[in-house]
Amino acid sequence: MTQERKRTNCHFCGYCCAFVATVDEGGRVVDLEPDPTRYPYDPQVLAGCRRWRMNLDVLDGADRVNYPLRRVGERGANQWERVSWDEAIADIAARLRALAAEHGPGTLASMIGGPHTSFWPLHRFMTLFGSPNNMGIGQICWNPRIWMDVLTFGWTVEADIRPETGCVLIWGTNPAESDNSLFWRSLLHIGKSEDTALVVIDPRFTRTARAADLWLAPRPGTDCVLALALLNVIIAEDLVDRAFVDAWCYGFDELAAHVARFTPEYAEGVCDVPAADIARAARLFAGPRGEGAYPSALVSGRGIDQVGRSVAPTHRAICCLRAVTGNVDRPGACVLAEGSDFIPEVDLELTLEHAGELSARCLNTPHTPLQCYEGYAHVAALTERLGRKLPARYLTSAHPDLVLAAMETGEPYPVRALVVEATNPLLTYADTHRVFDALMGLDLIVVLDYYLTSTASIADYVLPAAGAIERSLFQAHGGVANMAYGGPKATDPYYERKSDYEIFRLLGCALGQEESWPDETFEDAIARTLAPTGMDWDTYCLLGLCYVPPAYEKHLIPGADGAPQGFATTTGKIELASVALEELGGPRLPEPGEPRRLCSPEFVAVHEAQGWAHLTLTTGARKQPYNASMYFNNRAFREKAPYPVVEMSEATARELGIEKGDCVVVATDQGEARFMADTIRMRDGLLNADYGWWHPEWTPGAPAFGGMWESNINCLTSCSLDQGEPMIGTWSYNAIDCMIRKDDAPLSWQPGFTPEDAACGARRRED
Ligand SMILES: Nc1nc2c(c(=O)[nH]1)N[C@H]1C(S)=C(S)[C@@H](COP(=O)(O)OP(=O)(O)OC[C@H]3O[C@@H](n4cnc5c(=O)[nH]c(N)nc54)[C@H](O)[C@@H]3O)O[C@H]1N2
Ligand SMILES: Nc1nc2c(c(=O)[nH]1)N[C@H]1C(S)=C(S)[C@@H](COP(=O)(O)OP(=O)(O)OC[C@H]3O[C@@H](n4cnc5c(=O)[nH]c(N)nc54)[C@H](O)[C@@H]3O)O[C@H]1N2
Ligand code: SF4
Ligand SMILES: [Mo]
Repeated sequence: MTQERKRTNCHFCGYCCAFVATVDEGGRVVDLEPDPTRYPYDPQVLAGCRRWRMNLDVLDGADRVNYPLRRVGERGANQWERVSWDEAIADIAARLRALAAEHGPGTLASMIGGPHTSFWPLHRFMTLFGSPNNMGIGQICWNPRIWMDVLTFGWTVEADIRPETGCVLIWGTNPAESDNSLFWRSLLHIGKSEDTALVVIDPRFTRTARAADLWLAPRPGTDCVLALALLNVIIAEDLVDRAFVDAWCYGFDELAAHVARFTPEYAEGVCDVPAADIARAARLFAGPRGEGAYPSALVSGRGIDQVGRSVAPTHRAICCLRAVTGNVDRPGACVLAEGSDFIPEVDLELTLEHAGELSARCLNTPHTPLQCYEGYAHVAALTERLGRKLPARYLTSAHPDLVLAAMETGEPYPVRALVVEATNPLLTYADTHRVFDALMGLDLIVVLDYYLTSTASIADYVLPAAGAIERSLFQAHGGVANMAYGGPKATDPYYERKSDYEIFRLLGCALGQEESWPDETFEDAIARTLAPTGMDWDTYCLLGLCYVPPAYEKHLIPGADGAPQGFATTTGKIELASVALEELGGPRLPEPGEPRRLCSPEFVAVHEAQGWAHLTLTTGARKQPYNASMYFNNRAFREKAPYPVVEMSEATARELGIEKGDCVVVATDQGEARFMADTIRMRDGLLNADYGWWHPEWTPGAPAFGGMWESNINCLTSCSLDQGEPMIGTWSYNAIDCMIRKDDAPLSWQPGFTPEDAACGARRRED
């Protein structure tokens, strides 16, 4: 039998490692091995990766959805009929057309999740349909940093860790669990090196913290004060890069006056970090001036992206920290990325052509003046001065509080239909009870996924998405850098699955969008995207990479008038005081906000009287081998990590009368969830709960919906705008509060579970 060897990529995480697949005559993939000839390939990454070997099992897994399914029973009853693609697309299109005729095109909303697939086809479809109501992770993952970088520097910056880097500051990220990459390995190396100081800021003593020279464990949500205190020390001790600040920073005196009150002693009171440690971190990051001076790099993550009101000012303060120490667009510090030579996503999505219409229906206006079409246009006009096009999708994404309200109340107009692509919002969006009620009341839900997830189980249509190996990949990270990587599919989709691109093209064409979908296949669309770079599809497949590394110190490049082009901000300088933010109604300088409270005083009082304790909570700290709500269907993984865990320090456990292995209930006004207690080294008085926990082996539909009510931390969270960040609308998954008590009943899949405890599997909320 003849077999072919085909290039392809894994996509079980953002790395998209290069592989070679052996494909038999029938198009079945029979073997898969790493491809050392192509980007991205690294033997160490592969050696540390537990996931890639499951590719073949996933490709033909018994639990995959292989045909379009249409609901036949009550919503959520898990009764389906198999229908043809033609029938599914025609019916969905007809129902969408009718809903739009009745309520206007904004009646269709969408939800996406992490970067699991190319989302621009969904956005092109939504744009042409006329709806701006795209929910996603725009407010809580990565994008708050993108916004603040762009406002301060005119574009985004990436850490540039090199041998000359004197200090690496890791802030609210734990690549040991979230990344498993070369980056994590390089941090381990730096931790051991005498020449580079590693500082980690995290309330938990993570594996990353273990490698550090200095570990600061602030109260969650107080990082803005901490950053302002670092600035205070650097300015007070004159560790500022004067020449750089004088030439290239706007608003230094204002910033200096602003941070004067944030002394290390003041910050110690707020953050509960010793003042001496704050001063030491500041000195390490700034380094000496003159002889012995070195560049410093900084990497931040989810720990400070998901803290509600404080998120924008924290990132702004961090931008200022880089700037006053001269660590901007310099080797060993950070580098400003470039816009892409390939077609940027905003153009693929056709957003700008339709911005007026989308803006008029945008629910975010005026609630979040930055995160909306006007805010986007204001800032994009600045970046375009230096030819860089901001991605629009994440930076305009609709606030779930507002879209859910439009579903619930019909105001300002009824949202009655929803497309869910590559996300499992009943597990990963805030306030599961609210999301569930809102979705159950809709007229039409279409889910594109591999599996009958909890969310898919309440859909009208489940459309079978093709995964890695059976669809091509073009990973462009939102288009904020001149870099894309990936490669071809090794085989056509199994069964009747289709790529996300093809599904949106079919739907678009059924709704009169033919002219805007000239490329029949995703491969053609990628080739068109690459065309401006001069790279063709075959070369892309051969190399796996389309990349132009950015130069340093681009602000010095002469502009049209011969003078240095500067930064793409209102003043042409790095804005320590932000003019653009002020023009949009925001604060010029970073002003910390209060952490979010999810337990009302009444709720706390009633529960305390019943023996519950009131503590601070962070959620979702990344752990291998799971990813959000994914991979819980892998038996080997489940055996290795069988329980949803809530972590606390030993002292806190003692105080609560809880032992490692005990079952506990945690609750807020929104709802409750059950976990197994574990003790680790971390701040006292703090809990950290896993997220994403469900039971794919349970029945997907009612009443347990795949076991999603039992240990789902998002039953406790909330996206309500009132305590969100005012310019972007960021809500909180970290630095929140909850009530906790020990629970004598076992978790529902533990020995000793009895049918009387069956309430575990059903919905539980105190109304
Ligand atoms: N409490 C709490 N909530 C959080 C977080 C937290 O830390 N705490 N983190 C937040 C963050 S940062 C993120 S990014 C989100 C992540 O949230 P999600 O992205 O919703 O999380 P996943 O569980 O990974 O869901 C991905 C779904 O997409 C499907 N899928 C995978 N690949 C494809 C594909 O190519 N096509 C299609 N159609 N489907 C595919 C998978 O089967 C799975 O069901 O969660 C957020 N929610
Ligand atoms: N295994 C695995 N890997 C993943 C994912 C996954 O679900 N599983 N998800 C992917 C996604 S979508 C994302 S966005 C990335 C996220 O990747 P990271 O940004 O590295 O996220 P975490 O690993 O959760 O690390 C965040 C750290 O912040 C700390 N933290 C919590 N609250 C605060 C706070 O208030 N201040 C400070 N300073 N720290 C705080 C937590 O203790 C935690 O150690 O990971 C990606 N990789
Ligand atoms: S899971 Fe990630 S690191 Fe592992 S092989 Fe796949 S893409 Fe590479
Ligand atoms: Mo994320």
